[in-house]
Amino acid sequence: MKVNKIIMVTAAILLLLFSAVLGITGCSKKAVQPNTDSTETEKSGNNESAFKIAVVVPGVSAGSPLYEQLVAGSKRAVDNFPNASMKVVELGFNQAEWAEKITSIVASGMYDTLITSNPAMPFVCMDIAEQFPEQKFIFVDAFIEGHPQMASFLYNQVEQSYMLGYLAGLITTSNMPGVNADLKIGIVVAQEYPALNKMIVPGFEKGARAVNPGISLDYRVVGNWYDANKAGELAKSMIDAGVDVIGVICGGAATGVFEVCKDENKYIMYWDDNSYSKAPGVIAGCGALEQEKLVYEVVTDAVNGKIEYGKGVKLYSKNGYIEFVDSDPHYTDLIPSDIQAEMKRVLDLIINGKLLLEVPEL
Ligand code: RBF
Repeated sequence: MKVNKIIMVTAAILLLLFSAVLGITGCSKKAVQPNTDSTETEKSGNNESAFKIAVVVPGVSAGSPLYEQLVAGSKRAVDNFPNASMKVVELGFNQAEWAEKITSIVASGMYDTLITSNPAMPFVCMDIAEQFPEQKFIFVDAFIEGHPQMASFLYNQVEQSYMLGYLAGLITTSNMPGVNADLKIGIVVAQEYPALNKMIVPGFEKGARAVNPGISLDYRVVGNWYDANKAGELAKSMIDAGVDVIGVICGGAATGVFEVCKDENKYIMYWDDNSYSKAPGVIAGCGALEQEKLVYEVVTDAVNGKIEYGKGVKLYSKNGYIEFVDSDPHYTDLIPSDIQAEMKRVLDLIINGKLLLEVPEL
């Protein structure tokens, strides 16, 4: 009897221990629960079992909408999970230091995945991935396919750029205030890279020339993403040469172009988000990429273990990730209604796939 009792008590203790262990493994590393009350959540940043993501900004966030959205989308996603946390690292403008800075983030071994944004980043991370074969990387606004540690999401920048080029063409051929008869548009870029040379500039030019094949493009390079004075000087010299609409792909340096175009009564085409209010009456057209939404979805998938590494995804306007912002009063008040109607006609053609703008090999 006594022996039986001892056996029963031992069995009960073992059962309790076993269910305790099951309980612990039930919330181990990847079993992350969505948080329904994100503002009140105590983040488990120091908890060994948490899902951790490094949000790497290749530059600085301020003044670069895609980077601001990268951080905002990641935060909104991570806030939904009580045992997920993120760390934002800004790499700064010295690109020669980027690989070293990313290496030290990865070498810490702390992050389940790293997310970053721009078309150069898969290549900046290639050697680092080889050195750390356990590390996973997610790239948005970039394309890489077939690498088992990497997932990527590329916007069709030909579509966004064609939309802005088409409006630039309609403006430079119009009689809007400040517009001359020269049929010249321009673009101020920070630096050259394949997505710029193969999608953005050709798309912009193609859009403008669809309005009038006689339109020419004045192309200038700042040399970095922050020098607003230099960007302003380039804009001034373009305007002196007859340009009346300028596209800006130069991050924070674009503010220099805003000032000059305001003084000279010229117009700006802006990529990436609704930025009309940054220079009302001067920024005449904004493209928009739904980067905040994309990053929110992708980081949510990463926490849930649903990212398909090795895959490269291409996003088109028909998927809802690329738009032209034509509902903002800054646009509808500034642009004559016949130009708005013509823009709408072409936007519909692109979104409905009747005007095909393919993504080239990068
Ligand atoms: N875009 C920005 O707005 N700010 C930046 O600091 C910035 N840095 C970039 C650095 C590199 C190496 C590359 C390839 C692109 C960079 N971009 C930056 C451009 C961005 O990824 C995108 O191409 C444009 O904003 C057009 O959507």
